[in-house]
Amino acid sequence: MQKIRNIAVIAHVDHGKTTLVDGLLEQSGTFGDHEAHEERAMDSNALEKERGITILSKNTAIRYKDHKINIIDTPGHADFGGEVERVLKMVDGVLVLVDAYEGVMPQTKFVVKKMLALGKKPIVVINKIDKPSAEPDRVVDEMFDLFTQMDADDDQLDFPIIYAAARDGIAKMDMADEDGNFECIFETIVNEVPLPEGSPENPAQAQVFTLDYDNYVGKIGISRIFNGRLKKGDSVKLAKADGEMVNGKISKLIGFHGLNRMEIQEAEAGDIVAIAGMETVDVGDTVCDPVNPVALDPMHVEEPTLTVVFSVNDSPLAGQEGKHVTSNKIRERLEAEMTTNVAMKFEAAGEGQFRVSGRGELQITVLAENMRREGFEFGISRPEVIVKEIEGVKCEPFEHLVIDVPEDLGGTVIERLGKRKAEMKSMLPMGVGFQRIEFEIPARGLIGFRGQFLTDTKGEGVMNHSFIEFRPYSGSVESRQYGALISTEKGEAMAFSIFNLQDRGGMFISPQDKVYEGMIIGEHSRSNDLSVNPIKGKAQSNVRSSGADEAIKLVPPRDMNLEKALEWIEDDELLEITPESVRIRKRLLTENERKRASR
Ligand SMILES: Nc1nc2c(ncn2[C@@H]2O[C@H](COP(=O)(O)OP(=O)(O)OP(=O)(O)O)[C@@H](O)[C@H]2O)c(=O)[nH]1
Ligand SMILES: [Mg+2]
Repeated sequence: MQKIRNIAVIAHVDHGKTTLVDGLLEQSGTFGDHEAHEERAMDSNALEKERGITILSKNTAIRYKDHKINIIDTPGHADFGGEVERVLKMVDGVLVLVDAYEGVMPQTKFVVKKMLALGKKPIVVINKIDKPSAEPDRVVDEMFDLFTQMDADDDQLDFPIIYAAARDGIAKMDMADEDGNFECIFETIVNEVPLPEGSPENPAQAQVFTLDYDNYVGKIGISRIFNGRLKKGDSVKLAKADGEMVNGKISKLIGFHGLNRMEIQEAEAGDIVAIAGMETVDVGDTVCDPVNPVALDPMHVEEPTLTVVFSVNDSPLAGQEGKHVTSNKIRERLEAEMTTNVAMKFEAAGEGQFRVSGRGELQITVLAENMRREGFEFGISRPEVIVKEIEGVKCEPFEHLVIDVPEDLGGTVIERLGKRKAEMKSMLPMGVGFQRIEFEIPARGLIGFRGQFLTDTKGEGVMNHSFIEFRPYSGSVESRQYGALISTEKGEAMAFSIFNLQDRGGMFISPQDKVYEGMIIGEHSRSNDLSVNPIKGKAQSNVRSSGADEAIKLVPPRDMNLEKALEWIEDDELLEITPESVRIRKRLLTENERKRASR
C-alpha cells in the first residue's frame, strides 16, 4: 500500500494558499525542470487568473520521499465557503494559513470552526512573515485564542506552527531560526497528518466531492477512496443521496500528479482519484462495491443565504449584443450550472424568470460574468437575503464583519453601520494608525454597503465578512441614500448634456453610449430620483462661440462593473447584462408607469 497523506489548504481570502501550493509543487520537484508554469498555477480558470482569487477548490498530488501527498487548494472568499466544508471531509489534516499581519479574519474563523468540528489535524502556517508590518507573535496568540474559543480538543490545540514567506519559498519552525525551505512543511505533514483510515481489502467505498466535465469522457467525479480498490472497467453501484442505487461502470480512472492528470489502471483506499463513466454522478454520491454496497454519510451542503432573479432581457436594447437571449437558453445554462455547482440553487420564478440562490454576491457575479462571456444576455434583480422560519420565528442570515480603517474614520463607519443594524463587538488598535472593529450584522445590512464604505474611507478601508448563522429578523435597515438619474430619452448620449448633468451627481455613462427611457445613467446627489435628458446636443448658434468648445471637460464616469452595479441597485431597479455592457435600469421604464406603481 502507498504511503498517502491527504491535506487541504484553508485560510481567509488572499492569505496565500495557492501561492503556498505553488511552492509545494516546486520544491517537491513535481514541476519538471523544464516545465513552464505560471504563478498560482492552481488558479487555472480564466476568471480566477483575472481576479487573482480561487473560486473552485482543486486537487493535486506531489511525491515527497516515498510518500504521496494529495493536496486540495480551497477558495478563501466567504462566498465559496461551502466548497471548503465539502473538501474537509476528504482529508485527514489541514494547513491553516494566516497572514502574519492581518491575523485571524472572518473566514479564518469559519474554516477553523469547520475543521475542528470534523476532527481534522491542523498545522498552522503563519504566512507572509516578510511583510514589514508582520507581527507573527501576536498572530500566533490570536490563533491559540481562536482554537480555544472553538473548543479544539487537546491534540488539535497542540498544533505545530510553521512560519513562512510562501511567495519566496521560505519556511521555518521558529522565527529565530535561519530562513529555510519547505522541507519543514513536508516533514511536518508526513509526521503529523494521520495516515488514511480504511483498508484496500474492504469492499470499495469512494465519495465524490467535486464534479468535472471532459469532452471525451463526460462527467467526472473526483473522489476520495475510503475503502477497497477501484479498477478501470469495474462494475460498481452508485449510492445517491436519496438512497437509490444506480448500476455503473468505471470507464476511466484518472490520477493526479502536479498539474497533470493521467490515466491509471487501479487505485486503492486512501487515495484521491477522478472517476469517469457515470453520467448520473453527483457530489456526495458513494461509488460502492456492487456486491456489498454501503453508502457513506451524505454530504452536508451549506444552504444559500442570498437570492437574485435572473430574467430574460426586456430592455429596448434587448437582443442586440447577446447570442443567447431566450428563456429556454437561460434556463438550460442555469440548470447546467447547478449540476456541478452544488452550493447554488435555482428554481423557476414565473414567465422568463429564474431565482438563483447562493452564498453571496461574488458567487452570483461569477456566474453572471461567465454567462456573459459565453454570449448570454439577461437581467438580474437586486440581491435579497433568504428569510426563513425557525421554530415559528422569522429569521435571517447574520454575518461576522471585520473592518480595518484609519483611526480618524472609525466613528463615521460605526455610525453608518449602526443604521444598518450592526452590533459592535470589539475595537482594537492595529498599529500604523489603523483600527480593527468587529461587528455582527444582518446580511441584509451589508447589501450595498461596500461602495459606501470605500467612499467613506477614501478607499483605505478593508472589510471582510463571513456567514455566522440564521437569527431572528432585525427590522428595517438603511439602504441607498441617493436617488438615480434616469434618462427620459432613447438615443446616444451627448458630451454636452453629460457635461451639464455632472453637477447633479456622479455619471455612469460616456458620450456615444446607448441610452433609453428608464435607463439609469448616474447617481443623483440627492435622495430622490431625477429624470434627465442625456442626448441633448448644444444648440447650433452656440457651437463656435468659444474656441475651447470641442474640449468639454468631462469627469470620468464611475466604473459600474457587474459587482458594483449589483450592490448599487434597489428593488425597483434591474441590471441589464450583455456580453458588451452592464446597464442599470428602472424595472418600469416610463415615468407614468412608475408613478402609477408608487401610488
Ligand atoms: N508579501 C507576501 N505576499 C504573499 C506571500 N504569499 C502570497 N503572497 C501574495 O498574496 C496574494 C494572494 O495570494 P494567493 O496565493 O492567491 O492567496 P489565496 O489564499 O490562494 O487567495 P484565495 O484563493 O483567493 O483565497 C498574492 O498577491 C501573493 O503574491 C508571502 O509570503 N509574502
Ligand atoms: Mg487561492
